[in-house]
Amino acid sequence: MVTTRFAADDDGDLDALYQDVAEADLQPLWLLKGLLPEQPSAMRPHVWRAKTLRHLAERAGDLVGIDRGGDRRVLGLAHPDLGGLPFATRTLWGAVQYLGPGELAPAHRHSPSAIRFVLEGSGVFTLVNGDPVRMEPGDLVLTPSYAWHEHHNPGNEPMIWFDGLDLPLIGNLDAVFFENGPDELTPYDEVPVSRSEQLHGTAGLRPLYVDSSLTQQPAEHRHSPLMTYRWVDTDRALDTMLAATGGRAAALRYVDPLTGRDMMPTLRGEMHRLLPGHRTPTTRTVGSGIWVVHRGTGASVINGVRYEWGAGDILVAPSWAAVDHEATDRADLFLLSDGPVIEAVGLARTETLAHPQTVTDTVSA
Ligand code: GTQ
Ligand code: FE2
Repeated sequence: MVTTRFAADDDGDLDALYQDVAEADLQPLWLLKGLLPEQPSAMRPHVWRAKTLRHLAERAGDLVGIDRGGDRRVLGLAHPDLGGLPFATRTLWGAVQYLGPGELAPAHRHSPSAIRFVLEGSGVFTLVNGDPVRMEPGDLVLTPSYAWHEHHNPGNEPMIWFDGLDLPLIGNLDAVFFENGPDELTPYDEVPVSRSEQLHGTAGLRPLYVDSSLTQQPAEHRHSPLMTYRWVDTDRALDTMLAATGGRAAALRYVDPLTGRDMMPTLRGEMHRLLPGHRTPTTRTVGSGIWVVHRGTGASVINGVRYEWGAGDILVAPSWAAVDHEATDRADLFLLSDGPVIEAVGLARTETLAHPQTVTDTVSA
């Protein structure tokens, strides 16, 4: 072992050094604790309740208009361990967005990538680069990096949906760009099926051309050409998998149908179904995730704390946290994570623990 002997500091030399170091915009590594922790993460899990989210979103709907500038009526999940930052984890923005009947959230685009997962309501259209994507509960809608997007509610009921973005990650990379669209409304047809679904919505069949135009994206494309994954399809696929195998739990990942890779380069989406009474093995994985309860009731144990949940509740699982889920009723859990980023930089690591977690605390629904 190498040791270094320091002179005793009786004359204040050391104090003066630290002061001069600070004034020179430097910091001594030997005083920095926690810079290289043994493992992730200093963050605790956290839960936001459906009732609270819906109630506050509705109140915002009554009191706050959507104007150019504000642009979106969105309540961002601010994890209490992030010092007041409006982020769910260090890489993920999570939020609920509320759009009342007849309302419009105008067009813009940005370098961060986003997904919407519909919680309640019906009949909203998100135009993705002008393509009208109809939204219903359980549907997943993508707005990839730099895609123009605007949200229209031509119907007569409000809609509330979960927004997930890679905004904290892209912000820390100092790679955020933003641009407002034109003030005029984009005309669109209220069609049930978007162009992206018409071209790319049949699994296993890759479109080659229509007349003389290639329908394929250029080889360097980085995101799925399919802008929505329908709940009817997800639901049926999970049902079929479970019925065919007699399994008690099954999950699907939303992928680019052309490549089989994650739907977007920074964001992973999955749907997990658990049959009543089933408890999953405990795993931990590098990277953070946001779990949105789509349907059912149950509980998740995260780092020994048992969080009971029901439809619309949202939980954060920090990086490397031990996680298992248990369903009371049949439960469907949507997961958004930064998995593709962790994998792209070669840091992926997942382990399954040999024993169920000991529960040290319970947070009731
Ligand atoms: O709907 O375009 O939650 O740009 C955060 C940023 C939603 C959106 C958010 C956004 C949007
Ligand atoms: Fe946006």
